[in-house]
Amino acid sequence: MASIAVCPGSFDPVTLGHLDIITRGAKVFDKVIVAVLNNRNKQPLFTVEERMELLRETTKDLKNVEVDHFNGLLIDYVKKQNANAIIKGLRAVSDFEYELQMAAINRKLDEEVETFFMMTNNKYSYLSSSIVKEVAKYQAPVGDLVPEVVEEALRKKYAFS
Ligand code: COD
Repeated sequence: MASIAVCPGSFDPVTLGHLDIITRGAKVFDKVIVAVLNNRNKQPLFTVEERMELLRETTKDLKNVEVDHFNGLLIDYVKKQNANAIIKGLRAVSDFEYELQMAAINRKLDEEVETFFMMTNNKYSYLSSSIVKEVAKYQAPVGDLVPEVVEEALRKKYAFS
């Protein structure tokens, strides 16, 4: 049986920290589906389509990675994709508490799906989409934090050059 993992997130926008997790995950699983949550309660900077496009562009060299989106419960999406694993990244102890709760509820909803945690690359342990947006909003450089296409997209959103 092929091992299929879903790597879920908001990816608003994708950062080098996300890409590190996706790239490492793609070496372990036969297929990785990067799934963008379409959360109508949140006010994202990028639309779901924009976030997916940036993910597609930045993962195009990873042949076993697909990009998709989902609504509702993650576990329902995982089952629909016939996936057997969820990949999550951990940066700090603060991530751990929340992720432990998520893994527990997902296991309760479906015991067959396993959650795999990957430790952040030290280089990116401080990195999040929120930090990137905060820095970009004030027009400071984000070239070390995100891929070039994302930097360009942020520049357009915040209208600076
Ligand atoms: N290094 C390593 N990992 C990182 C880094 C970094 N620098 N930055 C982010 N990550 C990891 C995160 O830990 C996460 O695993 C993933 O990358 C995505 O991060 P974000 O911030 O884009 O996405 P989140 O955390 O907002 O995504 C949350 C989910 C969409 C996964 C979650 O809300 C969800 O599953 N929602 C669906 C509803 C559901 O099923 N809820 C659970 C049952 S109630």
